[in-house]
Amino acid sequence: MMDVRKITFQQHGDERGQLVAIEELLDAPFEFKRIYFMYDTKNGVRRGYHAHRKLKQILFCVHGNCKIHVDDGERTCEYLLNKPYEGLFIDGLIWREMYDFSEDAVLMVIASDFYNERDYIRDYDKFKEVVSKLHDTN
Ligand code: T46
Repeated sequence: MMDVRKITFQQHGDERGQLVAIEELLDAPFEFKRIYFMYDTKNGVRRGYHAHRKLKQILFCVHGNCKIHVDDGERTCEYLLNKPYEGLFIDGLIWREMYDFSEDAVLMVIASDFYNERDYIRDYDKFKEVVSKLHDTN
Protein backbone atom coordinates (compact mmCIF):
# COMPACT_ATOMS: atom_id res chain seq x y z
CA MET A 1 0.00 0.00 0.00
CA MET A 2 1.37 3.39 -0.97
CA ASP A 3 1.95 5.51 2.13
CA VAL A 4 1.10 8.84 0.57
CA ARG A 5 -1.80 10.96 1.69
CA LYS A 6 -3.04 14.49 1.84
CA ILE A 7 -3.33 16.06 5.27
CA THR A 8 -5.52 19.08 5.87
CA PHE A 9 -4.11 21.23 8.66
CA GLN A 10 -6.15 23.40 10.94
CA GLN A 11 -6.47 27.01 9.88
CA HIS A 12 -6.50 29.46 12.75
CA GLY A 13 -8.44 32.13 10.95
CA ASP A 14 -9.76 35.39 12.32
CA GLU A 15 -10.56 38.83 10.97
CA ARG A 16 -6.83 39.40 10.32
CA GLY A 17 -6.41 36.39 8.08
CA GLN A 18 -5.14 32.81 8.37
CA LEU A 19 -2.42 31.05 10.29
CA VAL A 20 -1.41 27.39 10.12
CA ALA A 21 0.76 25.77 12.80
CA ILE A 22 2.38 22.35 12.50
CA GLU A 23 3.64 20.56 15.58
CA GLU A 24 5.56 17.33 15.36
CA LEU A 25 3.67 14.19 16.32
CA LEU A 26 0.50 16.22 16.76
CA ASP A 27 -0.28 17.72 13.37
CA ALA A 28 2.52 15.92 11.49
CA PRO A 29 2.83 12.15 12.00
CA PHE A 30 6.59 12.25 12.69
CA GLU A 31 9.35 14.25 14.37
CA PHE A 32 11.09 16.69 12.05
CA LYS A 33 14.60 18.06 11.78
CA ARG A 34 14.62 20.11 8.57
CA ILE A 35 12.60 22.55 6.51
CA TYR A 36 13.45 23.51 2.97
CA PHE A 37 11.57 25.26 0.21
CA MET A 38 11.85 25.87 -3.49
CA TYR A 39 10.63 28.87 -5.41
CA ASP A 40 11.33 30.68 -8.68
CA THR A 41 11.00 27.31 -10.41
CA LYS A 42 11.43 27.82 -14.12
CA ASN A 43 8.62 27.17 -16.58
CA GLY A 44 8.31 23.51 -17.61
CA VAL A 45 10.74 22.22 -14.98
CA ARG A 46 10.14 18.76 -13.56
CA ARG A 47 12.29 17.89 -10.55
CA GLY A 48 12.68 15.23 -7.91
CA TYR A 49 13.22 11.94 -9.81
CA HIS A 50 14.21 10.02 -6.71
CA ALA A 51 12.92 8.03 -3.75
CA HIS A 52 14.10 8.05 -0.18
CA ARG A 53 15.06 4.98 1.78
CA LYS A 54 13.78 6.22 5.15
CA LEU A 55 12.90 9.92 5.05
CA LYS A 56 9.37 11.02 5.87
CA GLN A 57 8.22 14.36 4.48
CA ILE A 58 5.24 16.64 4.10
CA LEU A 59 5.12 18.81 1.00
CA PHE A 60 3.14 22.05 1.03
CA CYS A 61 2.56 24.48 -1.77
CA VAL A 62 2.30 27.49 0.55
CA HIS A 63 1.87 29.83 -2.41
CA GLY A 64 0.73 29.10 -5.96
CA ASN A 65 0.34 25.52 -7.08
CA CYS A 66 2.19 22.50 -8.41
CA LYS A 67 1.64 18.80 -9.00
CA ILE A 68 3.33 15.78 -7.44
CA HIS A 69 3.71 12.43 -9.14
CA VAL A 70 4.25 9.50 -6.77
CA ASP A 71 5.08 5.89 -7.57
CA ASP A 72 5.46 2.99 -5.15
CA GLY A 73 6.88 0.66 -7.81
CA GLU A 74 3.47 -0.86 -8.51
CA ARG A 75 1.15 2.05 -9.01
CA THR A 76 1.34 5.76 -9.57
CA CYS A 77 -0.75 8.71 -8.46
CA GLU A 78 -0.82 12.45 -9.14
CA TYR A 79 -1.67 15.10 -6.55
CA LEU A 80 -2.40 18.78 -7.03
CA LEU A 81 -1.14 21.01 -4.23
CA ASN A 82 -2.90 24.36 -4.34
CA LYS A 83 -3.88 25.20 -0.77
CA PRO A 84 -1.40 26.47 1.83
CA TYR A 85 -3.13 24.45 4.56
CA GLU A 86 -2.90 21.13 2.71
CA GLY A 87 0.19 18.92 2.82
CA LEU A 88 1.16 15.75 1.02
CA PHE A 89 2.65 13.21 3.41
CA ILE A 90 5.16 10.90 1.70
CA ASP A 91 6.71 8.08 3.66
CA GLY A 92 10.06 6.74 2.46
CA LEU A 93 10.29 4.41 -0.47
CA ILE A 94 8.18 6.36 -2.96
CA TRP A 95 9.48 7.69 -6.24
CA ARG A 96 8.46 11.36 -6.54
CA GLU A 97 8.50 14.02 -9.23
CA MET A 98 7.28 17.61 -8.89
CA TYR A 99 5.99 19.48 -11.95
CA ASP A 100 3.55 22.05 -13.38
CA PHE A 101 4.78 24.72 -10.98
CA SER A 102 2.91 27.99 -11.27
CA GLU A 103 5.21 31.00 -11.63
CA ASP A 104 4.49 32.04 -8.04
CA ALA A 105 4.77 28.54 -6.50
CA VAL A 106 6.59 28.10 -3.21
CA LEU A 107 6.91 24.41 -2.36
CA MET A 108 7.86 23.98 1.29
CA VAL A 109 8.87 20.63 2.78
CA ILE A 110 9.22 19.48 6.35
CA ALA A 111 11.45 16.44 6.68
CA SER A 112 12.04 13.89 9.40
CA ASP A 113 15.82 14.04 9.11
CA PHE A 114 18.80 16.12 8.07
CA TYR A 115 19.95 16.19 4.45
CA ASN A 116 21.76 12.95 3.65
CA GLU A 117 22.57 12.00 0.07
CA ARG A 118 22.90 8.33 1.12
CA ASP A 119 19.16 8.24 1.80
CA TYR A 120 18.40 9.05 -1.87
CA ILE A 121 17.75 6.50 -4.62
CA ARG A 122 18.18 8.53 -7.80
CA ASP A 123 18.04 5.69 -10.31
CA TYR A 124 14.58 4.34 -11.21
CA ASP A 125 15.77 0.79 -11.93
CA LYS A 126 17.57 0.70 -8.59
CA PHE A 127 14.36 1.94 -6.93
CA LYS A 128 12.37 -0.91 -8.52
CA GLU A 129 15.02 -3.40 -7.37
CA VAL A 130 14.89 -2.12 -3.76
CA VAL A 131 11.05 -2.23 -3.79
CA SER A 132 10.94 -5.79 -5.10
CA LYS A 133 13.52 -6.97 -2.55
CA LEU A 134 11.38 -5.41 0.17
CA HIS A 135 8.28 -7.24 -1.12
CA ASP A 136 10.23 -10.52 -1.22
CA THR A 137 11.20 -10.19 2.45
CA ASN A 138 7.63 -9.30 3.53
C1 T46 B 1 12.49 15.63 -2.09
C2 T46 B 1 11.88 16.62 -3.00
C3 T46 B 1 10.43 16.85 -2.71
C4 T46 B 1 20.71 20.65 0.29
O1 T46 B 1 21.87 21.08 0.37
N1 T46 B 1 19.98 20.45 1.45
C5 T46 B 1 18.70 19.99 1.40
O2 T46 B 1 18.09 19.82 2.47
C6 T46 B 1 18.12 19.69 0.14
C7 T46 B 1 16.69 19.16 0.04
C8 T46 B 1 18.85 19.91 -1.00
N2 T46 B 1 20.12 20.39 -0.92
C9 T46 B 1 20.87 20.66 -2.14
C10 T46 B 1 21.23 19.41 -2.94
C11 T46 B 1 21.22 19.89 -4.37
O3 T46 B 1 22.48 20.44 -4.69
O4 T46 B 1 20.04 21.44 -3.02
C12 T46 B 1 20.19 21.03 -4.37
C13 T46 B 1 18.87 20.63 -4.98
O5 T46 B 1 18.39 19.42 -4.35
P1 T46 B 1 17.65 18.26 -5.17
O6 T46 B 1 18.19 18.20 -6.54
O7 T46 B 1 17.73 17.01 -4.33
O8 T46 B 1 16.15 18.82 -5.20
P2 T46 B 1 14.85 18.09 -5.73
O9 T46 B 1 13.88 19.15 -6.03
O10 T46 B 1 15.14 17.11 -6.79
O11 T46 B 1 14.31 17.23 -4.46
C14 T46 B 1 13.98 17.83 -3.23
C15 T46 B 1 14.59 17.05 -2.07
O12 T46 B 1 15.99 16.87 -2.30
C16 T46 B 1 13.98 15.68 -1.88
O13 T46 B 1 14.32 15.15 -0.63
O14 T46 B 1 11.84 14.69 -1.66
O15 T46 B 1 12.57 17.88 -3.05
